[in-house]
Amino acid sequence: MSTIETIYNAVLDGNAPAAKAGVEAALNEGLSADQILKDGLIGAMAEVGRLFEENEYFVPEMLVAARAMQGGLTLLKPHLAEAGTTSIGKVVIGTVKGDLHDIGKNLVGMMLEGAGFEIVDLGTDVSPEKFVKAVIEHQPNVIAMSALLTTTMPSMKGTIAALEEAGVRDKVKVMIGGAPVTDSFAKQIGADGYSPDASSATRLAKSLVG
Ligand code: B1M
Repeated sequence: MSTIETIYNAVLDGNAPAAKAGVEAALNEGLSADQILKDGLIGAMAEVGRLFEENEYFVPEMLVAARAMQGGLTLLKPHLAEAGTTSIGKVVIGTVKGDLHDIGKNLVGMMLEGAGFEIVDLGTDVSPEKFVKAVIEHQPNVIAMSALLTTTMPSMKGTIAALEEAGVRDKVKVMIGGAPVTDSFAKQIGADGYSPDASSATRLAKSLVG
């Protein structure tokens, strides 16, 4: 079995120590962080989602798989992007209200940090009011919202409306992403940009700060 398969199976089994050991072994073998991430960790989570849809996995299995993935991701963090020396902008990031999925959001945050952005991570289940408060307090260049549920996507629109109501919409760029989010949804709700994955999120954030 290849090291990538070991990582993939460890995430599927929700075995965090094995996932971490697999990532360590893969890095020692000289495999790229990108390959470990895409083929090992993200590949396994896509399969977890499929098994959930097929009623073969349930929430507890998704949860332990997520923990195993997070464990592996932490070890990959320093390898995902070269750390910038000076801040190129500040990003307030969070998963929107009602949504507890944070792996994609964490990955986007790590890549942005690696690209030189200062990150203020508000966590998950972030209400529009909390985003507005953070914009006033931290004065970021960008707010980055993540949603993994079709039912929580409307909160992105709610946050933009709350920014307008507080009179700070023109002070900050808004970017959005997450599996059910699309470019046309971004346009529809008046966001400044959408990106489908963590590496394009970095490019988008850079273009938004000019
Ligand atoms: Co949930 N879950 N989940 N889940 N879960 C999904 C999302 C689902 C698609 C599974 C399925 O049915 N196939 C489904 C959503 C259906 C829908 O709405 N269309 C679902 C469901 C239904 C639920 C519950 C409702 C289940 C229940 O309770 N009955 C529940 C909701 C809880 C809540 O949030 N209120 C729930 C709970 C959970 C767990 C807590 C158990 C766990 C999350 C743990 C955690 O995050 N700490 C979990 C997991 C793990 C998943 C799956 C299996 C994996 C998600 C993941 O981490 N992927 C997921 C199935 C799937 O996605 N195939 C599923 C890996 C991650 C790297 O990818 O997050 O897509 P992703 O991020 C990508 C891009 O989307 C993008 O970049 C990332 C890297 O490339 N991206 C951005 C993300 N945010 C971005 C922001 C940006 C730019 C790009 O700019 C700001």
